[in-house]
Amino acid sequence: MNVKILFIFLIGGLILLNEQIIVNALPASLLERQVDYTLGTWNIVGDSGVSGMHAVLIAPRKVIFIDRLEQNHLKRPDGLAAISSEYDLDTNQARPLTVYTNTFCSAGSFLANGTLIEAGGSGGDKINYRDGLQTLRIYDQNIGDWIELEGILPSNRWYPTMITLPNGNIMIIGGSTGSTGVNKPEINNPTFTIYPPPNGVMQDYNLDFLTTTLPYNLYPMVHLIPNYEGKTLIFIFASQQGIAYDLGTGQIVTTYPNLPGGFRSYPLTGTSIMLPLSPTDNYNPTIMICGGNKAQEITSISEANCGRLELTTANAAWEMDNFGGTPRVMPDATYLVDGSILFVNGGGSGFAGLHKGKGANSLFVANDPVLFPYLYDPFAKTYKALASSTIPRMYHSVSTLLPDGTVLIAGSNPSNEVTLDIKFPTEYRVEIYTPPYLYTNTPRPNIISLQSLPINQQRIKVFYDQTITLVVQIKSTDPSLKAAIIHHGFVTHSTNMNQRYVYLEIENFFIDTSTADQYIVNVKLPPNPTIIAPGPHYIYVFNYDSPCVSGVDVLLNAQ
Ligand SMILES: *[C@@H]1O[C@H](CO)[C@@H](O)[C@H](O)[C@H]1NC(C)=O
Ligand SMILES: [Cu+2]
Repeated sequence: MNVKILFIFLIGGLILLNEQIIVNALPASLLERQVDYTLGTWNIVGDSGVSGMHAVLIAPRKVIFIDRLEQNHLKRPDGLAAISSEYDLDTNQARPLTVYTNTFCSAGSFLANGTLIEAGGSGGDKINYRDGLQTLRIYDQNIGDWIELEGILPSNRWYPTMITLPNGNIMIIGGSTGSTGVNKPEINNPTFTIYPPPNGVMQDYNLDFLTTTLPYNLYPMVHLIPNYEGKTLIFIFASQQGIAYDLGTGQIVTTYPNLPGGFRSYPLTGTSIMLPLSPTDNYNPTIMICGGNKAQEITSISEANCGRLELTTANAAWEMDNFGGTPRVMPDATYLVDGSILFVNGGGSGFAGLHKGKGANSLFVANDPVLFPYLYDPFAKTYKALASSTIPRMYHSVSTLLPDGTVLIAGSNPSNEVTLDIKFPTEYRVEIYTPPYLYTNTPRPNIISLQSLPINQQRIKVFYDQTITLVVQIKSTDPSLKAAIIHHGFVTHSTNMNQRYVYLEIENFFIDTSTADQYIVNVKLPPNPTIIAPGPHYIYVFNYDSPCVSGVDVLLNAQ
């Protein structure tokens, strides 16, 4: 980039800063380097205290990290190493949380009342920390800490997936009964359980699909399928196979064609994402599954392909692409506010797992970190390579959208104990990736209120099929507004549980004659809980592709 263009970017940046629009002041180091803002920027902002194996947005400016039992440097008041922390996005400080059971490779999901539930894990150390395999953890928002219910799960679950059902209960699916490099029949857990239990007693139910998909079926990919019949239809995918499962009848209603290419589940880890759903085509669901590997071999090049499949179209076939042209195992897929998708993290070869041996002789089972994300446009089906990070994010990395439109990236820990002086160390650095859409000159909307309530003071209750009124400030006489509701999900191991994006119909919007640069925007919420499950979500407005200053923290529920 020549100096003149750089100058224009600087001026653009200053104008944005004047309007208090950009989230972070541009650091001097970025201004000195000739940064191409059309590719976005990376900033290392803080230390997660515990390694970011699992991450979940718990409030507009707070993320909870969950690691596993290891000697993290963040200590709790009792002097023990923390294995979970609450990260404040304003101060960039991590606060230790209290977890006494091992959360190694567990899962999470929100109840309809907005409470975060976490479950499963691995064995304790028989001294200070206890077994987490049958533990269910509740994050108590009032005390700001975890409550652990040990022995609640009827069976051991390591590497399960959790989703919130349309009725607000949580389904905990699959996993194995102990940690392993790859699943096997002796430790497979081909069942699911429901919390809170419908008949008062926690119980496991068979799911034979998790037997037929051995050995690559840990952290199964699970997504709700929208429908208008009030059915609880669930897309479940593992290895190369996918089904639609009717939870009401316990029957498989559709067996989809196998996804061409390699395997997609741990340790040949790929990722899955439901493409943004829209009222304009009655929420026609398309799943996209990307990356993975063909063989559990260190030298095996990762898969450079994705498949897209329309789940409710009769005889639908997988539509394949080249994943932007870059092989990637352990990718993360994260929605941006404008409905585009960021594919980030992972490696160009190998598979998920801990390294073998110690120190300089460590043999890493995944290599060739892919340092740049792709921006995927689900409509145009195009990939754009973005700016690179400097930090490899290999096994046990995470990515999550933040309400200000940026993306938090953390984790990477392919060691079985905290190890810093090694090729891929236990990583504590938290990065914020600021996508190109925050560096345009397109005016950024600022949502002031929802149903006359100021936003993000407390979670605002909204209902299915409701029309809500937003007051939006924007310095534009001709805005092109769109709206969406996003569930940011609980992310671990390239699996973002419940992540969901639904466009909202804008019924109308008009100038607020009482205040300059202000609009009244009436937005219709989705008609039923199969389209997006009840729970805590964020409502966004964007102008062209320029996201609002912050999404609105809402609790969507039945009336
Ligand atoms: C939500 O429900 C769970 C389980 O019934 C309960 O433990 C939790 O306290 C509830 N949360 C709120 C905010 O009511
Ligand atoms: Cu793991």
